[in-house]
Amino acid sequence: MTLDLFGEDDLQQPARIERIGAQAFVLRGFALPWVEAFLEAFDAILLKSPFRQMQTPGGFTMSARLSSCGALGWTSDGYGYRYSPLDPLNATAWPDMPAAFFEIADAAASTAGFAGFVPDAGLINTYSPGAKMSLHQDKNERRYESPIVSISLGLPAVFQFGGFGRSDPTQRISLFHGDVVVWGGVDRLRFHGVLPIKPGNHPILGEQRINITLRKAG
Ligand code: MD3
Ligand code: FE
Repeated sequence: MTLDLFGEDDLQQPARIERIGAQAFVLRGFALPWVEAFLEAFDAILLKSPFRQMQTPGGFTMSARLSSCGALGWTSDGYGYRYSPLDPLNATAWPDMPAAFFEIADAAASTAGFAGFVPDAGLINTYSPGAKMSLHQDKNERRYESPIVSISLGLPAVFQFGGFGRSDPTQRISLFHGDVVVWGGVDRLRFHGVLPIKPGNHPILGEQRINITLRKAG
């Protein structure tokens, strides 16, 4: 017999789906087919709405830098956290949500059991080595029915997945380039955060981690 080393089946990786909660999943490598499309989309988005550091209502500066696309973008200042239809840097609409974001949102949400997810807010965070995100809940969205889809690119991160109270125990989960996390339903309001990013140089993204979160905020 001859071994068909490069037959189509041999090019496929098995799906690597990890369940981290009743309705929360890590889809390992799920975003890899979209990475080139994302990089092109970032160029257009960041030209109109560049990364910026947000001030918290408590007077702190967030270490990750943020931009947004879609009908609503997330902003923060001395008055509070909110979604806004306008970018406060230029008082115009946020850049359009790229087609690749809608595609992966639908594909990843369906895989995790949430059919028909159409996001209206795409948040893009960039973390330099040392940057982190403290434990928090995502609760500025109008309703909590829709899931959130999160895409990790570039340097790895240790993600903290907690409970429903700030001091509940947390699981630590490493997230790598191309991983997608989807969470909704009973897990929608879990506390979560990102530990300080370790120094490193990713072959495509360089000295940074980028996280895209796709949400239905309005
Ligand atoms: C929440 N970003 O932008 S997303 C944020 O990786 C944010 O940059 C983080 O938190 C980041 O608001 C984390 C990944 C994530 C994964 C699972 C969760 C968030 C979750 C489960 C429950 C709640
Ligand atoms: Fe969050």
